[in-house]
Amino acid sequence: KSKNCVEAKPQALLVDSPFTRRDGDTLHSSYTYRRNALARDATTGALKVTPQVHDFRFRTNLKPSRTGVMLVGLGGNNGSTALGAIIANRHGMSWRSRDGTHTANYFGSVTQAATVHLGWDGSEQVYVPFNDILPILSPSDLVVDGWDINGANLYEAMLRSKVFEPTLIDQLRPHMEGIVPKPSIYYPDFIASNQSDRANNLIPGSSKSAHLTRIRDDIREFKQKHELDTVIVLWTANTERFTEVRAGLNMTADELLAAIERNEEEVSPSNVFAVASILEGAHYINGSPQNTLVPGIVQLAKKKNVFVGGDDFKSGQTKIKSALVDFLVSSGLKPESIVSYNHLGNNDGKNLSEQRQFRSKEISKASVVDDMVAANHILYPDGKGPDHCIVIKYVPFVGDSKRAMDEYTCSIFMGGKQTISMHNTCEDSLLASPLIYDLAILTELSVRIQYSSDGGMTYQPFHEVLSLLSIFLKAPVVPEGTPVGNAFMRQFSALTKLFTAVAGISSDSDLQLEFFSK
Ligand code: NAI
Ligand code: DG6
Repeated sequence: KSKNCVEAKPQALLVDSPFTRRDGDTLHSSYTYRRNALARDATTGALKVTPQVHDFRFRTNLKPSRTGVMLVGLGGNNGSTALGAIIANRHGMSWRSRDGTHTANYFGSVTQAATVHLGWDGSEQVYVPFNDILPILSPSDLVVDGWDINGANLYEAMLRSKVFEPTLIDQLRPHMEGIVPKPSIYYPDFIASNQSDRANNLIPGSSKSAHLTRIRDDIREFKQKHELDTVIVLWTANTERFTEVRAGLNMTADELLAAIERNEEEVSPSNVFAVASILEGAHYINGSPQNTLVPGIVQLAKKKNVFVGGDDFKSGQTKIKSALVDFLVSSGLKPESIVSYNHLGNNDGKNLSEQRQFRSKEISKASVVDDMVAANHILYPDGKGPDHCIVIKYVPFVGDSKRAMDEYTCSIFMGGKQTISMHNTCEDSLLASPLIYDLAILTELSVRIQYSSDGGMTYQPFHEVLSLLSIFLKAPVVPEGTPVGNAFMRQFSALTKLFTAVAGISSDSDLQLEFFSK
């Protein structure tokens, strides 16, 4: 076994198909993609639907690569929780709380804990674990490191975050105490002023190009030290305010590189991290709402053939919204107002208590129903969606245990109204950390897949803007001109259909035609 390959688990699915061929570590599959070509008749307005068939081929390296994840914000609640849970899982830790004994798991991770329906075997419905479809990494395989503007070690960070039970923290202590985040960059204008007392672990100097060099060195050293094939840099640091997007600053890769060189004020820390990452061939994912992925960064990613993904983990209130509104609209009910209030007491809540950082979050949370409104012109004939109000309050006492209260009011049959109220309490970081793993694991898988739309003559990787990550993100960044999808189950279906197609397995159409004659 090459030392840069992760030990693959025994193959769980044996695909017996004329559409797949295995050649060493490479799986070749072909897929018939059926879609409708659509056009409106200019005079009558009638919709002309022409079903079409396209031949796609996939070529997949079946050996997961040795992969490292560098978290920007490692010492935060998400960072310390994500790493602590990996260590707890690797060691099979169990711990007691007043509710009983708990064992480490990866619940909340689609790649580790979701199943995919493959069909009916004659006596029962068959669901297989998502991670049986194609060989993928486990979070436990990921090598994790990162940066933080605060120099607390990871044991202190876990204590500060108040996410894990003390009985688990005690077990993790020897594994976490020796880990100190790498010094980072702090430009006070981008995160809330109330964060200034955290900034005690900084790369010296104020030159943005020197910062870029240092972050690049960190990524290179990390890659070499751990003999990694794939590195993913993921922003889980504080929410920044939006940066300006304008010609001369960041519309092209060259503009952005020049702006860093001349120490332009408007270049944010997350811009510097994204550029450093891309220049080092590391994929970059934005787990926060700010507009890091400006056109210049996307262009740079294109030039360097690395993936970028974002924005903002879709972990709780917004995730439910992206399932519930789809359900309501698909039922023919018309959401007229959505009021989403939440309060939380962690450092994220503190940072969001300032207006410009709140605004970044408000924008990403607000966009999540757009595709569902656009999907139904019977309910929304003029395209105007429901009143949508988002409130976030900082209440230190509740810590990471976020409380989200939502009220959905719909117009229903014959002038009636239906009001649904919801109260959701959960540790925010326990919802977000599994998404960090999934984002990294599916980015790594995407590195190993190429597709052909010309019958196998030429193959290419997925687009640099990795839109298949959308299910994990509140405001998915997609390639220019591509529709954005937010509805949760459609996103799940898109993801699982893609990977079953790559594996050479027929996608579940949910038709169940085989039962028609019974
Ligand atoms: P946190 O405030 O506990 O952690 C952020 C960490 O980033 C802090 O330790 C801070 O010192 C560090 N930091 C700030 N600027 C930095 C920089 N320039 N370089 C390196 N480190 C820096 O926040 P938490 O709860 O971990 O959330 C992290 C981010 O994820 C926030 O932006 C939040 O909005 C976003 N997010 C969180 C979700 C959740 O469910 N927990 C869901 C969606 C997004
Ligand atoms: C307050 O809403 C804090 C935020 O960082 C959220 O906790 C986070 O964005 C998760 O959002 P949601 O809407 O998916 O629960």
